[in-house]
Amino acid sequence: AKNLGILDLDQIELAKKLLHEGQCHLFANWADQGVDDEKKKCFFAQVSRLNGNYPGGLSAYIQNARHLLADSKAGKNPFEGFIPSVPSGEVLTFGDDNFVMFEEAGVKEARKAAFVLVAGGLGERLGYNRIKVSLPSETTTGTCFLQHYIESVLVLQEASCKLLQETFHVEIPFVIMTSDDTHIPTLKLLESNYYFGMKPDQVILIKQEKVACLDDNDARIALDPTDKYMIQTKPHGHGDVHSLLYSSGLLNKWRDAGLRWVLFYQDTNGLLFKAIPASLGVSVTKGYHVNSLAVPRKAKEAIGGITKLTHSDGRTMVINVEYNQLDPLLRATGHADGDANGETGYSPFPGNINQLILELGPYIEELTRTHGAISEFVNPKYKDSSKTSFKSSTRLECMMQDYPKTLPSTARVGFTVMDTWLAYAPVKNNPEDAAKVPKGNPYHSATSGEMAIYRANCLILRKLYLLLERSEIFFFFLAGVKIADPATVVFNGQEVEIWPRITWKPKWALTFSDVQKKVKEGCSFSQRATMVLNGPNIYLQGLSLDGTLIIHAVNEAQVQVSGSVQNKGWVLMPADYKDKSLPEEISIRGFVIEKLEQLEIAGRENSGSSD
Ligand code: UGB
Repeated sequence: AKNLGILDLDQIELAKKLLHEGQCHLFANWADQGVDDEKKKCFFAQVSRLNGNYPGGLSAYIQNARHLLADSKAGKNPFEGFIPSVPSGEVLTFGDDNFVMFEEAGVKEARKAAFVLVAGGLGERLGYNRIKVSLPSETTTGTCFLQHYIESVLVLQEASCKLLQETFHVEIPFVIMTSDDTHIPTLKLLESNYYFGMKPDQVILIKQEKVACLDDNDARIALDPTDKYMIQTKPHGHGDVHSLLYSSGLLNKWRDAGLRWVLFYQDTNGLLFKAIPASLGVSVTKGYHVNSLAVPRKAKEAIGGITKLTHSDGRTMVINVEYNQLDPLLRATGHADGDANGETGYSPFPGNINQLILELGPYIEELTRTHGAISEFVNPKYKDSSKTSFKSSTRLECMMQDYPKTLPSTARVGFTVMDTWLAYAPVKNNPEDAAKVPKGNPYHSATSGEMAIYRANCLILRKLYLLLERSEIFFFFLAGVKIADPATVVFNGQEVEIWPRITWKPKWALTFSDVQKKVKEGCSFSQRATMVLNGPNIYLQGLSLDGTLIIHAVNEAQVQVSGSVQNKGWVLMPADYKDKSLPEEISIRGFVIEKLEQLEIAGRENSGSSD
């Protein structure tokens, strides 16, 4: 009370609320009036922010926390009364007629979409010191994740208008959710790279705030151990994206501008855009309000499982069950083996890759009802089985994929399963942890993320080969593309396949049809091949590559490539992640590309073709 003189009326009200909610300890060690007054003002400024950023304010946060902590202590099953089963969804096979049809439908519809990247996570598991979106997705071109995402959206934007022969210009909104940990570096990365070719006002940054940490089961707010005038805070999770979009007013603006879809995705999946056109096509064709992208999942893999939950009272929902909850849920409902692989070698529950496509109209309706609040959870690390004290402070969290939990059962919630090689290769784990991943499960490291891009591109080209082989059986030896088999190598303790390092910019190809139009028969790539395709009008026919070939064909320049190219090429030399002399983005993948020799072709506009 003796400190009240330094507070304004709102702050006095807030102080009273905190005291009412059993938070007296926050003030227990405060200095006398007149001492540390500036620090005390800062404390209340922080309290005001925490109060304003949570639907219902700090009182609601503390009360919700008490309920969830009590449930956690009692070991209450969050799925009480629900029986899990394997849902049915759309399963796509890359390259078949159905896939191509969905891709075309998706590209057409892309001009009515907004893209939302959640990039507020620090990536503690990855242990990379910079923001994750600044990490190269592959080191052949050094393109970072953010650049790849932006370039892909720009190409979709152009392709969508072209396909509909519309001449007006559309700008697909590109939103990035940042946090205090990532906001400034994300902005700097954009600014120092001229927004990677996107108009600056097309990129919208929304920043999530952290929430207060809690010291015990009574939800007593934790103070920073080094500063008694500061509350300890931690991220609330990617679920914040819904309330932020709602409060930003963006959703209504998009609806008024005629948009129909919002696509959400994560920060480090270099394959993502290979799956987006077809999955958007599924949303359009099937009329899904919610479409989650999924891949076959290995049991115990650290990705959630898409599950149908049926309650004894008749309620049903198709929802992601997080990886740490799936096993106990299955065991509690009569599946003695819990989260186990089936006969196919995979879990019967498709793996959630946290890429969601929501239809804007129903999304706005739902958020108007909930104000974007997403069901929360708490995950305290208890000191012992009495569950009375924590090893370290905890906080409430929420996940963006829990959005369907509050939807009525009439909502059309579906999912689309694609091959992992095509759709999912995130970079989440540091080399040490990746090396400990059980054999057969994915590493999800910088090493595996890069190798997955080469593999996907090679498998896409091989698919051309298979198609031609089938349809032009008499030209078997001339047809399609021959890609050498991969070599198996160990980098940073992880056994990976190295395929020929074939990369292309989104403007060369985003869909399978794009690739089909630009690669003709008779091409072959040796295991030592590296190829970079940078430009929309590069055509390959009868190319035989054993070495490195870099082709730039900017704007309208056309390049036709054929014949044999052989040189010393670029070689992958092993590197150790503990080697501090190497840049971190290199050492975490366990190899350096040594550029010995290459052929570079730079096409000029109106220069015709070059062989
Ligand atoms: N993120 C934020 O923007 N804000 C936050 O507060 C936290 C994260 P993680 P996670 O695909 O493998 C998810 O940490 O949460 C961003 C799914 O829940 O990489 O452990 C962050 O920047 C899980 O079901 O993943 O697990 C990143 O872009 C499964 O799909 C994204 O949120 C798993 O991802 C994900 O954060 C997976």
